[in-house]
Amino acid sequence: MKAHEGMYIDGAWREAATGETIAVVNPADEQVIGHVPAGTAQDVDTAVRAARAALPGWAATPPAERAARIAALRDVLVARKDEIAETVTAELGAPLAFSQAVHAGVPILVAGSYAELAATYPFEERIGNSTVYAEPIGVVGAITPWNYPLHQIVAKVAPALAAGCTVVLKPAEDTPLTAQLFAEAVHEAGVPAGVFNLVTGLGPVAGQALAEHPDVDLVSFTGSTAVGKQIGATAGAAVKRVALELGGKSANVILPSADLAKAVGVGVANVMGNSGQTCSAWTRMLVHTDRYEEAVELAAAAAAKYGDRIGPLVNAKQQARVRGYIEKGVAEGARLVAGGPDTERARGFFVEPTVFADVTPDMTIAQEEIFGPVVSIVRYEDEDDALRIANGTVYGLAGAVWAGDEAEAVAFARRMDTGQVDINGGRFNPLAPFGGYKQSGVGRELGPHGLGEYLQTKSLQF
Ligand code: TXE
Repeated sequence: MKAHEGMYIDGAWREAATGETIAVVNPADEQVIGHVPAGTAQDVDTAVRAARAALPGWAATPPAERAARIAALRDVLVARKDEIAETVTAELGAPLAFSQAVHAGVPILVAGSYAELAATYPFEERIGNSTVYAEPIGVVGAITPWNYPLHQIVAKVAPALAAGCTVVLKPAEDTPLTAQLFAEAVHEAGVPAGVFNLVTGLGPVAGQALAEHPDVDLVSFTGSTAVGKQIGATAGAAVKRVALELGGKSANVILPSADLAKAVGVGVANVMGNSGQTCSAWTRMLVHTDRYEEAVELAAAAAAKYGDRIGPLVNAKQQARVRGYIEKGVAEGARLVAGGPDTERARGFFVEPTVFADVTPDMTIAQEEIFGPVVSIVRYEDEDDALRIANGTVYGLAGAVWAGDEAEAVAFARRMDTGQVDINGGRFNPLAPFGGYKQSGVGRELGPHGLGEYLQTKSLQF
C-alpha cells in the first residue's frame, strides 16, 4: 500500500479493520480520484489507545523540543506546498491560485505561529503563594470539516501538540486526501509514533465513535451546528471538555461614512472566496438606506465579474442545499440581482455567484447559514437599526465594519455580539483568537487562546 492510501495509527499506515473504503470525488468534474479506508469504532479505539500510550512521553517532552517538532512540521508543509494546493484543488475544487495562497499558505502561517508559541507559552507562573501549571488536557479527538481541509486540521493539531496533548484526527470524508498528506508531514517531521493518529471514515460512524470514546479527554469539533449540538450534549453528559466551532451568518456593516465601493467590493469577494464555504463569511451586507441602490449595483457588478473564476461546491448535497436557499430567497420576495439557482455548466457541483437585494432581516436567507456564494443585502435606517439587524441571528462568529474613521468603526464593532470583526477590511492575524459568540460555538482557535483550549490548570500552594 502506498503510504497515503491508509490511516496513520501509532506511526504506521494501515487499512480499516473491515477493509472497506470510501471513494473521494473531484467536485469540479465529478470523477473519482481516490479511495480511503472507511474506519469504524474499532479503528478509532485502536487509535485512541495509541494516543493514550504516547501521552506520558509527549506531555513530558520539554516545550522547546515540542516546538522543534512543530517547526519541522511547518518546514515539511512549506516544502510540499504545491502538492498540498493540488490535493486541496482536486478534492475540494478550489481554484489552484486560491489553494496556493489560502489552503496551503494559511496553515503554514498557523503551524509557524505554534512552533513559536510552544516555546514561549507560560506553562508555569507564580501567582501569590501558588505556582500554577498549565498541563495538557490529555488525548484530543479532533473532528474537522472539508471547507478548509488543511487549515481546520492545523488549527487543532498544532496547538494540541504544542500543549503536550496527543491527538486522534477524524477529517471530513469529502477531503481525506489532504489529511493523509498532513499525516505524512507529521511523520516526516519526526513526531513520535502515537502522538498524532489519523482515522478516516464517515461522520456518523468514525466521527461519532471518536466523540463518544470514554478515553478521549477533549473533543474539538468544527462543522455543522446540528452535529455540534450533539457532540456538546455527549461531552456534557460525560463531563468532558469540548470545543465547538460552528456556523455563522456574519454581518458586513457599511456605515454611511465608509468608502462604499471598497466596502462592497471586498465584501462580495469575502463571500465568493472558497465559493462561500467559509463559516466566517460576511454573508449579510448591511447598507444605509441612502446608499442602498448604489451598493446593490456595485455588488451585482462585482458578482457578475466572478464568472468562471469561482470553484464548485464540495458535493452534490451542498449544491442542492445552496440552490434550495436561493429558491427560498426568491419565494420569500427577495430581489435577485446576480446569479440564481441555475447554472449552465454540464458537470461539477457549481452554483453561480449570487446577490440578493431587498432582503429583510426575518427572511430565511438572512437568518440561516447558506454556505454558498450568496450575498444578501439588507437595508438599515440608522446605526441602532444596523446593530439590531447585525445582532439579530442565533450566530455570532465574525463580521466587518466599514467607516470613514477607524474609531467610529471600532465603537460599532464593540457593540456587536460576535467573536471577530474586521475593521475597514482587516488583515488575517494567525495569533488573533477565532471563535463564536452565541450558537457559533464554544472556545477559541488560533494564537495563545487556541493553545489554552488544550490545557488544564493545577495550582500548588507553597
Ligand atoms: O457538516 P458536518 P456537513 C455547516 C455548513 C454546511 C453544513 C453541513 O452550513 O452547509 O454545516 O455540512 C463529521 N458525529 N458547516 O454536512 O456533517 C463529518 O464527518 C461526529 C460549517 O458537511 O457537521 C465531518 O468530519 N462527527 C462548517 C464533520 O463532522 C460527525 C464547516 C463536519 O461535517 C457526525 C462545515 C457525527 N454524528 C460545515 N456527523 C464550519 N463551521 O466551518 C458528521 N460528522
